[in-house]
Amino acid sequence: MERSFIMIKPDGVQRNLVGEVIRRFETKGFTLVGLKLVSVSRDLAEKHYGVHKERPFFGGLVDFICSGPVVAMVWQGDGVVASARKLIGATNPLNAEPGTIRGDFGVSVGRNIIHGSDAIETAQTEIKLWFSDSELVSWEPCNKAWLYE
Ligand code: ABT
Ligand code: MG
Repeated sequence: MERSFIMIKPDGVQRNLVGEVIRRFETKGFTLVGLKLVSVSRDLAEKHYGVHKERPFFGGLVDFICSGPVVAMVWQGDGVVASARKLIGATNPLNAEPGTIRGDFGVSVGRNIIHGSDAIETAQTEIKLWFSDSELVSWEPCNKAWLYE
């Protein structure tokens, strides 16, 4: 089944939004298959945001991701990659719709609380970057018959 890499950034952890974010993914109906608190190395942050290497905000972005613990997660479910991006909202929290995580909890693009993979292929790459196979758990939620026809 489809999986997405979701990360609560240092600002989300510091602002005590870990439970709130997890609750939104759980109640939506997605399944948690990987979870850990990580103190991110520069090397990992630079790899994760490698597509932005040439952008002016790259250095500040890497500093920010390394500035405190993050919660790295893998969530599973039909269409989870695109749906997670909708739950998360627009990159700039000021443009994010109310009801989305960024729309409800943020005001600035450099402090936008949470990351979600932007495509299925990106998700696969990011999951490999952040998790070893043994850290991911395949399990069958008991409410599956009530979430899927
Ligand atoms: P991520 O989920 O963090 O990847 O954000 P998203 O995919 O919504 O947006 P992108 B474009 O990938 O932004 C990555 C991080 O870079 C920050 N950023 C982005 C800026 O600070 N200035 C900019 O002009 C742009 C385009 C926002 C994202 N993360 N943070 N923190
Ligand atoms: Mg992105």
